[in-house]
Parts: sequence; structure tokens; C-alpha cells
Amino acid sequence: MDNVQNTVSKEEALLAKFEEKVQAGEAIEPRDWMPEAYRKHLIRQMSQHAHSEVIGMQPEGNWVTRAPSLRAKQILLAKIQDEGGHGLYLYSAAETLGISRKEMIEQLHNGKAKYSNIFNYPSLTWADIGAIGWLVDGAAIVNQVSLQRTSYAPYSRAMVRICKEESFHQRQGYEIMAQMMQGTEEQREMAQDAMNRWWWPSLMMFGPHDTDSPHSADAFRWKIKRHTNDELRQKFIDKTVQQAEVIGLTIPDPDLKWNEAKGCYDYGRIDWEEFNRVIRGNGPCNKQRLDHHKKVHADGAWVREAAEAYKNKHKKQSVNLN
Ligand code: BYC
Repeated sequence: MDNVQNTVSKEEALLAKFEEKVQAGEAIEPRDWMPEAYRKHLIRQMSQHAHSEVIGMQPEGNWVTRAPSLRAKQILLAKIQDEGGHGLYLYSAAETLGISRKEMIEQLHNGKAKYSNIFNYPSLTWADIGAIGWLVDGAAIVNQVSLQRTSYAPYSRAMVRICKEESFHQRQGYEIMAQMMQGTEEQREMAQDAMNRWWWPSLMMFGPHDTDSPHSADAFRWKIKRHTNDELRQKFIDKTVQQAEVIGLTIPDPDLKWNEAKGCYDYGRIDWEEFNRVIRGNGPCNKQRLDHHKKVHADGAWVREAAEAYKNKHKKQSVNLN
């Protein structure tokens, strides 16, 4: 009985120390004690984030062979490569929590882990590449700048590196949209059409309204999140409306109106039924995205096996030398 009590009070003391550290704004490192729920919360969010980066390469990859110039192709290739790198930083950061990359990929493939709603929409025209860079990366930056100060240090460090690259991505997308808006009538229509299709799903990227966000309470208590879903969505809307105006694009929301008293834009109702449908696997491209990931992952098995064999060979050699 004494032993049980000792373990409980030891656990309580560790928890109190952890909470104190988080409240003081100190970072949590992998070697620090952390409650199981904090670890699981981070694995869920960070693995979803990593999967989003990697699945997000697919809609853009669709346009590499059809980019309108060599310059545009080079830039797009570099951007897609960056997204793969972001996935790597995030998988590595999540691995410090005691889950392997293999397990995370299995969870993606069996539907336990999600990825961002936004990558379940098709990229139909070159203007979609502009809209993805400008709106999708633009939304991601707003979210990720806030996550730079998240309490888990490896996640925070990954965010600092990722944000630097995302701002270049956002400009790449805006440049495409700006160029198309200075082009022919057909090009302007193409840009507006992309805006119309990507605007609302981009707003959904920030997650459900705060009142419907089950994970936010813990996320705030543990300073994983520093701003709410609605605060970040509002920030994104306020800065993007001005950017759209500059290049002559119309935001597809008849209820969008500047609210003088609040100092921000009011906006129309987001279609949460669509959001729920998409994140439950029934968006326009969910099946295509996952099937493609599964296929490419299986095709790449030989690379993982070769890397493992090389590692083992060198391990044996260094044992023999010792
Ligand atoms: N999509 O309680 P909530 C990129 C889920 S990639 C799908 O508010 P939380 C890029 C949520 O998971 C950047 N699911 O959750 C790459 C939860 O379900 P589960 C991607 C979503 O975690 C390539 C439920 O809804 N960025 O930029 O407190 C090319 C309730 O939500 C979504 C990140 O991943 C969604 N949008 O807050 C171009 C950011 N939203 O898990 C660009 C990191 C919510 O219980 N993540 N759900 O089954 C976060 O900041 C937070 O996880 C969220 C959600 C704000 C997204």
C-alpha cells in the first residue's frame, strides 16, 4: 500500500513540476518528464502536421510537368522539395516522443491519423498552384508562426525553420496570381475561379470554431497552442482581403464586411458539413491521395531495406574493429 501511495505522490510531484514549468513559459525537452496525455496530444498533432506536409506535395506535383516556364517549374520543384523536408523535420521531432516513423505511416494508412482537409481538393489549373501557395501556405504561416512558441521544444524548433521557407512559398503563389491578374481575360477568370474554390477550404484549415474544438482546452493548458482556431482564422482573413484587393481578386463571400467597431472583417458561414465530410475521408480526392501515398510507400520499400542493410553492415564492421 505504501509503495502505491509513494508512486502516486511521486507522479503528482512530477506533474506539478511539469505544469509549473509550462506555466513559466519554459520549453519541454524530450528528456523531461511529461504526462502521458501531453505526449499523446503532441503525437496526434505533430504526426498529422507531418502527414499534411507530405500529402500536400501531391496537388502541386500534378503541375510540375505543365508549369508554364522553366523558371516556374524550378520554383515549383524547389517548393515541393521543401514540403518533403518539412515532413522530415516533423516526423523526426515526433519520433522524440517515442513513436516511430513506421507507426506514424501505418496510422496514416489505416485512417487513425488525419492530414489537413485542404489536400483533398484537386488542383485543376495552373492558377490553383498560385492559390495553394498564396492561400494554403498563407494560412499555414499564420498557424505556424503561432506554433513557433509551442511548449514542446523540438516542435517549436521545427516550426522556426519551416516558417522561413513558408514565407517564400506564399510569395511564389501570390506572384502567380498577380501575374495572371495582369494577363488575358481568360487568365483573370482562371485566377478568380481558383480563388473561389480554395478560399473556403483554406479557412477550414484552422479547424472548427473554438466552441467546437475538443482539443483546445488541453492545448492551451499545456501551451501547445498560443492562439485559438478562430483568432488565427481572423488574422488570416484580415491580411488576405487586402492582398486580394491589390491584385483585383474578389473574395467569394457576400457577407465579408469590415467591422469598424471590432477592427476586423466579419465573414460568412463556413460549411462545417463539408469540413466534416472531408476530414472523415469523403472529400473529392481523399481516396486518390491515400492510394497514391500507399503505392509510393510500397514502391520505396527497397530503399528503406537497403538503408537498413547498409546501417547493419557498418555496425558489424565497427564491432569487428573494436
Ligand atoms: N484538417 O480540437 P481541434 C502545409 C481535426 S501543411 C483535418 O480544433 P486541434 C502545406 C482535429 O485533428 C500545414 N482535420 O484540434 C503542405 C481533430 O480531430 P482528431 C498543415 C482537422 O488539434 C504542402 C478535430 O478536427 N498544418 O502548409 O486543437 C503544400 C477537432 O479539432 C483540421 C498543420 O497541420 C483540418 N484543417 O486544432 C502546401 C498545423 N482542423 O485529431 C502547404 C498543425 C481540425 O481528434 N496543427 N481537424 O481526430 C494545428 O495547429 C492544429 O492541430 C489544428 C487543429 C489547428 C489544425
